[in-house]
Order: sequence, then C-alpha cells, then structure tokens
Amino acid sequence: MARLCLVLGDQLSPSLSSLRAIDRGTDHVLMAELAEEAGYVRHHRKKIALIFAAMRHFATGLEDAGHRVFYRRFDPGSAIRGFTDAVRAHCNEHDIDEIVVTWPGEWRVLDELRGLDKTVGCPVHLLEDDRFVSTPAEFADWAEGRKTLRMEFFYREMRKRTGLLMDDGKPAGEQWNFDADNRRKWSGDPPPSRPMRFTPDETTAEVVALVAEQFDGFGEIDGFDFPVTPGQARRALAHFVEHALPWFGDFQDALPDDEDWLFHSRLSTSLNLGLLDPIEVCEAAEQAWRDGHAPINAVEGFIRQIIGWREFIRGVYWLKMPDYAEQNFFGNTRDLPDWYWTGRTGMRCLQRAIDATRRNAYAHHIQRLMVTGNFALLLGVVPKQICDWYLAVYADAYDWVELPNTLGMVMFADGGGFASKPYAASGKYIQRMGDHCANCRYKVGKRTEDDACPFNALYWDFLMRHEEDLADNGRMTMMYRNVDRLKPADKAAITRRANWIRDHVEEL
Ligand code: FAD
Ligand code: DLZ
Repeated sequence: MARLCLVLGDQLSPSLSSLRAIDRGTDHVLMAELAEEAGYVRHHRKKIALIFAAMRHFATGLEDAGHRVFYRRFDPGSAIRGFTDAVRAHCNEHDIDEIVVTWPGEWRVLDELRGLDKTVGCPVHLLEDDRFVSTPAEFADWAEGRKTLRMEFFYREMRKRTGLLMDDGKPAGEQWNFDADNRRKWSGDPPPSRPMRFTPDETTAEVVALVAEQFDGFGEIDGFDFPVTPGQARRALAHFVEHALPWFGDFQDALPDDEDWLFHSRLSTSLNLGLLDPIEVCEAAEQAWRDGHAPINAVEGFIRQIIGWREFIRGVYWLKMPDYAEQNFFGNTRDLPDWYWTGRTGMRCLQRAIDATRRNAYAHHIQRLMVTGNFALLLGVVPKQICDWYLAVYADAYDWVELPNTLGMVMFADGGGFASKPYAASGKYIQRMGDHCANCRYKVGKRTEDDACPFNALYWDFLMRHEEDLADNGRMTMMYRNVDRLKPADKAAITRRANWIRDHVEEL
C-alpha cells in the first residue's frame, strides 16, 4: 500500500505541504498534463508551454531527490482528460490507500478534488497551501466584522508579521506607504530594463514544439523565454533587483507606447508556480534598500504588491467564493469585443496592450487595470467574459489571483467589496501616464466628435448611467460634481456618441 500525492501544475515547490506529508521513495507522486486543464479557457500558448515545461523540470527534480514520480505527458487522444481521470487510472493500476493534495488555486479544482474520494474510493486529504504569508482562515478572521476590506490595513499587518521593512516595530522610512511618490511618467530616461530571458533547454524546447503542434489557441509561441526552474527564477529575481528595482516605484504606473516591460519584474509567473517564495523575493528587495542600491519608494512599492496586494487578493478569493464569480453589480450585458483576441483596433493604447499580451502572455499592471480593464468597465462587458479573457491570456493567471483583480478591482462587479470606487478613467488618464495618445488615430482632447477618443464619451456615459449606484460614494463626489456641470445638450451628445461606440465597437 502507498499514499498518492497529486501535485498540480502550479504547485511546483519542493517544500510543498503534500510532498512533506509523504514518504520519499515509498509513496507515489502523480503529475499530469491534462486536456481539461489546458482547455477550460483558451489559454495563451506560452502559458501552456510554461506550465508543462516547469512541471517536467520539477518532476525530474523530484526523481533526482528520490521520489517515485508518475508523470503523464500530454496526449490529445487520451481518455484521461482531467484530474479525476488521472487519479482513478493511477488507483486502478496501483495499491493506493490514501490521497494527499495541497489546497488548489482554483475553486473549480477544489470542487473536483472534494468529489474524488467518492469517485476513486479512498480518502483524500487536502493540506494547507503554506506558500503564502497568510492563510484563508487568518484572512477571514481579519475580515470578520469589517464593513469594508481595505488592502492597506491588511498590508500593515503583513509588514508587522513578516518584519519586512520594519525598524524597531516602526515602518522603515517612517511611512507605511510611498505610493504618492510612484506616479511619474517615463520619458526614456533611465533606459528601460527588461526581464532576464531564458533560452529553452531540451526539455523546454520539446514542450514548445508540442504546444506549437497541438494547440492553435491564442498568442504567439515563438520567443518563449520564461524561467521554468527555481534556479532560473532566482536568476531572474537577482537580475530584476540589480537592473530594474531602483526605478520600479517611480515608473510603476507609466504607460509608454513602445515598452513592454519598463521596470516591472515579470516575476508573477515564478511566484504563482511556486518557483519563488514570496518572502525570499521581498527579502532580496529589502536588502537592496538596506545596501543603498534601491530607494525606499521602489522597495516599499514592490514589497506592498507581494505581501499586500497578492496576499489580500487571495484572501478575498477564498473568503467570497463560489458566489463571487457570479456577481454583476452594474448588470452588464455587453459582449467582449472580438478584437480583445486579435488586437485589431485603432485605439492605440488597447492595440499596444493586446499586442504585447499576444506576443508575451504578459502586460503590466497599469495596462491590465487602466487600458484593457478600464475599457471593459466603461463599455459594460459581462464580467464573466472579461474574467475569462484575463484568465486565458496571461501566463501568470490562476483563478485565485485573476478573479478578484478583474471582477472586483477592474469591473467593480462586487459593488465595492474591496475597491473604494471603480477605476473608471477617461482618455486623459492614459494621456497623462504615457505617449499612446500622441500615436493614436483618435483625439484624446475631443469628447463627442467622430474622431474623439472613445474612452471619453464612454467615461462620462458610464458616470451618467450609474449615477444612482455611485453618486453617494464619497470618493466619487468630484466626478459627480463635474457631471452636474454638464449642460443637457452635452449630456445628450455624450449619450449619442456612447451609443454609437457601443453599436460599432467592433469597428473602433
Ligand atoms: P510587478 O509589477 O513587478 O509586481 C511585483 C509582483 O507583485 C507581481 O509579480 C505579483 O506577484 C505581485 N502583484 C502586483 N500587483 C498584484 C495584484 N493586484 N494582485 C496580485 N499580485 C500582485 N496577477 C497575477 O499574478 N495573476 C493574474 O492572473 C493577474 N490578473 C490581473 C488582472 C487584472 C485585471 C489586474 C488589474 C491585475 C492582475 N494581476 C494578476 C496583478 C498584476 O497585474 C500582475 O501581478 C503583474 O502585472 C505581474 O507582472 P510583474 O510580475 O511584472 O509585476
Ligand atoms: C493552467 C494549467 C494548465 C494549462 N495545465 C495544467 C495541467 O496540464 N496539469 C495541471 O496539473 N495543472 C495545469 N494547470 C493548472 C490548473 O489548471 C489549476 O490552475 C491548478 O491546478 C490550480 O491549483
């Protein structure tokens, strides 16, 4: 008799709780490249390649460490389509008395794992995923009795708990948050950094060829260069700290027209797969500040993204699921424009963000939030459609992190569960943060003319359409004061133009 440890595609950490729970060399480890997992949304081809390549390297590492690994490579014709099939097949072939799995990153998978014991006929133990600073239970305790959930307060708890950027119990630099310093537009100086690139080794090249042949979904497979092992991920981290971290804060919100990465880290894929530990990443950043290599606004801003936003978002996910995914506060009914999949639009900011997404399976936070996200919010896209798009197109996307970011932060579809107001913005915001507008066929200075930036009319129309829902929100007062200043003729022109945009959205 042996125990079976099922390791999921984003659980690639040698210290995983389920691996700690089994006997090396006696118990079995099962990993599987599965059609159902590769197909539940139209994943970017680089995302599939990343996960399969990282899984194969991880399995080899486990074998080298003495584990008995059973690895199923992707087989399009196989009757084994999903996790349940894979476990059932394994249990039919071997004497298994117990299954252990670390808590998955998606409610959908949790639901499936909870049904496994009945299907397979042996007990399934779900273990805590302790690769995070906080647990869902701790987050639920923190959230208990709070009217609103605000990341900032949770983040301060995480700072105290980890001791990151703390001096004698006080925040380093005498401030918890340096966000106000982090809103500069970038005009080419200093020169941009870019993430470290990794040429595929034999294992990765084999996966890339497999994906190129078997998957004809979204995104380019050429130029695959993601880190796929912990060693590569650590080198990518060191490269980021050395070359980009010092400017991460200043230009965190910048939207340059022709820069894919600027000073962002591209470490999310490694963090989410488990190749990097969040504390290790934050400690490397803190050390750079203590050594005088990077300023406090950069280091605090970066650490806040990881022990603040990343942990907070995960807490929200497990607190609110499964009903969370169904929310649609504004009652949106619009379809996602088809050009989200092709990038064929004349709106420069959207074209650049979607083009980068197609090439890299990556867009930085402000592109996700204020360009593709903002447009979907203003247009009134059905939340599920835009959530599925984000889940598919980004290499770092798993439900636990994608859903609250999209549904809650971008779409305000939970009515403000944690965002104090919708991140709705007109073209002016995009103009202020970069140079897309100077290269665009639409005029950002115009509102209702035929060549006016579509964000503008949609923005005012969004405010007007949702006045009842939003006007009482204290953080929207300024915006509604501006709406009140509009003359009836202006309002009518805005509505006309917004209706035209909605009717002709595929032609924009
Ligand atoms: P950096 O800018 O270098 O930031 C450092 C790290 O901070 C990231 O690697 C990430 O781990 C963490 N981080 C930053 N912001 C967030 C956040 N809001 N939530 C969680 N972690 C954060 N991030 C994902 O990892 N997966 C997703 O599926 C995902 N979907 C998103 C969808 C939308 C609509 C939005 C607005 C944001 C989403 N994010 C997601 C958050 C963020 O955009 C990405 O983490 C970031 O762009 C990844 O690039 P980076 O590693 O260069 O990040
Ligand atoms: C996203 C993904 C993909 C594309 N493929 C696999 C796979 O073949 N096998 C696997 O174990 N996991 C895969 N994943 C990740 C899962 O869909 C899911 O996100 C995680 O299991 C959640 O913990």
